Amino acid sequence: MIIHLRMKQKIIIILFLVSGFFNQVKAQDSLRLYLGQIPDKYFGTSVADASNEAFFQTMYNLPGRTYTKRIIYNFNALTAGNEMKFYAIHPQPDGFALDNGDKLCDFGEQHGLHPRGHTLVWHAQLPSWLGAGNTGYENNNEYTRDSLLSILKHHITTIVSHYKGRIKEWDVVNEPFEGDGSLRKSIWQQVIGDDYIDSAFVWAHQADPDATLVLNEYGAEPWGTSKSNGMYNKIKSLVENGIPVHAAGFQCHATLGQSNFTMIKNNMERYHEIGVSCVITELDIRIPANQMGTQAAWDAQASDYVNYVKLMTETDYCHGIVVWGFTDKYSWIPAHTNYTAGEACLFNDLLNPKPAYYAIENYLKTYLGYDDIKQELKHKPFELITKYNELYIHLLDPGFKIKQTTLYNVMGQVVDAITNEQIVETNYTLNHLHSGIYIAIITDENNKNYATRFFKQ
Ligand code: 9MR
Repeated sequence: MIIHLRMKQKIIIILFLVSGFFNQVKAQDSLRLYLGQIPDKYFGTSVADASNEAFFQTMYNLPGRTYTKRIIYNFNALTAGNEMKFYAIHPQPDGFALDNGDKLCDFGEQHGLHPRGHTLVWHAQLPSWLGAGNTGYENNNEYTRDSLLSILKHHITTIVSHYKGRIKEWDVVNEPFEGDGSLRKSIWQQVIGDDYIDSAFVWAHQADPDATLVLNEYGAEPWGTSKSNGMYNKIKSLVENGIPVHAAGFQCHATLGQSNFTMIKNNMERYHEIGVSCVITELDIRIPANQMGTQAAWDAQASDYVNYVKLMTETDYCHGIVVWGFTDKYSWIPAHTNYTAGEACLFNDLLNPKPAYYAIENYLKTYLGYDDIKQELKHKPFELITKYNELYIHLLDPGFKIKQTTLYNVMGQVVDAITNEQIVETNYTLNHLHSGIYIAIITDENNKNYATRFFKQ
């Protein structure tokens, strides 16, 4: 009797484990799997504030946590929500707090995510010692142009040098424009003058000549508005004066259905013409409260998200996208809008993917030709056979010529490149790979790619 009970328990446990295993496999949707195959473009997320658990889950690298897993499986770039801003990273005149930024880099390096630096010069979130007041406009310490320039130089040089080679892209100046396109009257602009921007870029470049330097702004995304013209004209004049500004950052804090993608693309195009790249730095798409919780709103949001991704994948103008938080759970939008809007992210507040997530995934599959691949496989020029620990290709069409087989992990990273002789009708051992899901991309003699997924036990 006791033995039977134990056996029953065992069976239940085994069933539980097996179902858990399948659930896990199903749950391993991964945008990174697809995005990792688009060269020189990144798809990132900001991680939530130091004041809440999420940032620490990431920084203390708890990969078992859902929050951390979502990051690792879906993104390949990372921005700190607040931790590298002036007040956080330079809390005393001579005191820097670089620990959180270091942790961001460690986490990124361990999981193959590229950390972005946000942000060196801004009118907001300044430390109280600077004396810029609550607005960031005041000069309570009566700085002169020279004394404030020297503070700014010390700030930029210390931080960019510290992260040299680890942080490859910086939002050097953040939100320097007013709505009418003139320069915002921050402490920097008022005390130093308009050329604080020039100096900031020059010092950042001197500290790390290989870093990509971004001028970042919100509400200046579509071509032709006063603000977008002001930003474009400023960047153009910086470029003409030899100032090292490499990209225009479009924050893209959008409202459902309000993005004019043609005009955003036109704006990106004019930057491209002057040799400046664009990057979407803080994407989220808020849903007005009266439409929240409806399928229609989620579907419309999905279509907006895909259109933003297309600005990156289908042009040469845009080299990356960062979403401003990936889960509604920690999004800044509800509090910021006094709860008149929300649900702005790709995952809901239970950290589950929303229609926008699946829409991006499906779009990327089509974009990368996965649909064609399915079609191709109907013709079956080959079969990829996986055994317990081995892989081989059996040719169904003997005339089919394979040039190379490349194995990717779910993060889209290449884990192996195999020659024809090693795998066609020859068992190729997979001992060197961890257990998990992989994609084999088989390239034929005409450089056509065929993808197939397999599981290594
Ligand atoms: O996400 C940040 C939020 O936690 C802060 O309270 C807020 C303070 O201004 O800054 C948020 O991030 C901003 C970013 O640094 C610059 N662009 C606008 C973002 C949303 O406010």
